[in-house]
Amino acid sequence: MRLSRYFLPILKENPKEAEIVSHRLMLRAGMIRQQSAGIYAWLPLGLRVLEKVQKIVEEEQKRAGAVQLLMPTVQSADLWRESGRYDAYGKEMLRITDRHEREMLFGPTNEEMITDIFRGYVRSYKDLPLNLFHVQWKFRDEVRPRFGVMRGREFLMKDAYSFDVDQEKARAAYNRMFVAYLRTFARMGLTAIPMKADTGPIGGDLSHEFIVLASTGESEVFLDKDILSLPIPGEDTDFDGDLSHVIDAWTSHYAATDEMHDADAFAAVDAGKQEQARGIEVGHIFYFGTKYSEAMGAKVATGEGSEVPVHMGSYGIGVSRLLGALIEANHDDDGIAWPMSVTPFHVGLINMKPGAETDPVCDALYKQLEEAGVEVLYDDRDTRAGAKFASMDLIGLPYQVVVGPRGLKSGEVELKTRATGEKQMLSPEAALNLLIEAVKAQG
Ligand code: P5A
Repeated sequence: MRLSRYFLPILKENPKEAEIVSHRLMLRAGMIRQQSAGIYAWLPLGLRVLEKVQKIVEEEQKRAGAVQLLMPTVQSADLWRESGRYDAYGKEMLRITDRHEREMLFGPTNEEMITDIFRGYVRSYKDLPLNLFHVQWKFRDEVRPRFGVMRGREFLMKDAYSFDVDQEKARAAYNRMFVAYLRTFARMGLTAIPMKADTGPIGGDLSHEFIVLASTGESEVFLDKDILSLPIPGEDTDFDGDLSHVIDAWTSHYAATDEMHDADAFAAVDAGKQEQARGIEVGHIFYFGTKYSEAMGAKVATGEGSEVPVHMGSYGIGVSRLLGALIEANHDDDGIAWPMSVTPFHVGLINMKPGAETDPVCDALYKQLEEAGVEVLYDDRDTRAGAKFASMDLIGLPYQVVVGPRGLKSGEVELKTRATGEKQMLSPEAALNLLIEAVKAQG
């Protein structure tokens, strides 16, 4: 993409409303624009990251056996009356009336709708296990939307729903999502720790939140530091097999949010390994058994000929919130430093002197990189070098290639690694190969 033809509205000033670094950097880097409190337009650069995060989430859901569909954002109030949550949900629900005076709502979550879909088609235990997921916008009329995409009113969520014939099988479904979540966040370069959690308005008695440690996080958490060095399950994980050993390994170390904190159990952790910290909830999984299936009549025939309400769980990931968490974990004083897996472009190519001898080298590099599948943001604008460097550092692409007349005299371009600041002078061919390898290594 040529920057001269792109839409990258960078802000020079620090926006006053932004209290935390990720919010400030998303606004400054031209990723989002607030349209109402807690409601954002996704500008081109922000959308690219959102889509990459979404893709990783989808791939890992599918790897774990979940099947993707897409449900609407607007739902009927009647469905929610069936579960009893229409009144219980309170002011967080955005209620809408259509032209026929029918009561509708903008979905804050989809347990009712998915249960309705399930009961419309599935009759037998033979069709189970089943896990259906989608990635869709949600609306929650939060009292205090804040920190940009971290606590929005409109936000993008991945929500999956599992259906099983009994509690034991439902537990296995829960374990599959648990492992999928460990993999999902690790692929983004994030350490997300599963912690015992409260179930709130979703209900049920088994629940974990996945928390990324960050000083700006809204949750207070307590953990045994040993949990930070546990291995992440590999790509070859057998999701048809028994995964309980993985869950046992993670849950045998103390880790809980303040709502579930047990001071005595925490005190039993080695003093040197106790950590009290803050964190961002990027995912939350629930097993709630027959809470919705019983209320809504979602039943299946068992092998023995009887009919039972299906056992369910639901599994959420804050897709848009993850961008905030990713920036909290990957930035410095100059701006963002994206990990390769989610970066909006792999490389920023800076032409120091458009209209001069740097043009053919830049044009050739741009073309060759793009052809090799390397995503390039090519700064071909005729502006001050200092401003170009500052913008590139701000938007945080992992690599920068600087092509200037001085370097070209000795046939070299500069390659800078954003995260470390390391710079090297290389031939354009060497830079090209290095970048192609770096993208390949990412997969
Ligand atoms: C699980 C999936 C649920 O809604 N029903 C379907 C269950 N869980 S949850 O914990 O309430 O939300 C899931 C994840 O969504 C993110 N999230 C938010 N992100 C941005 N702004 C918000 N206001 C917001 N509320 C929830 C979180 O990452 C949460 O873990």
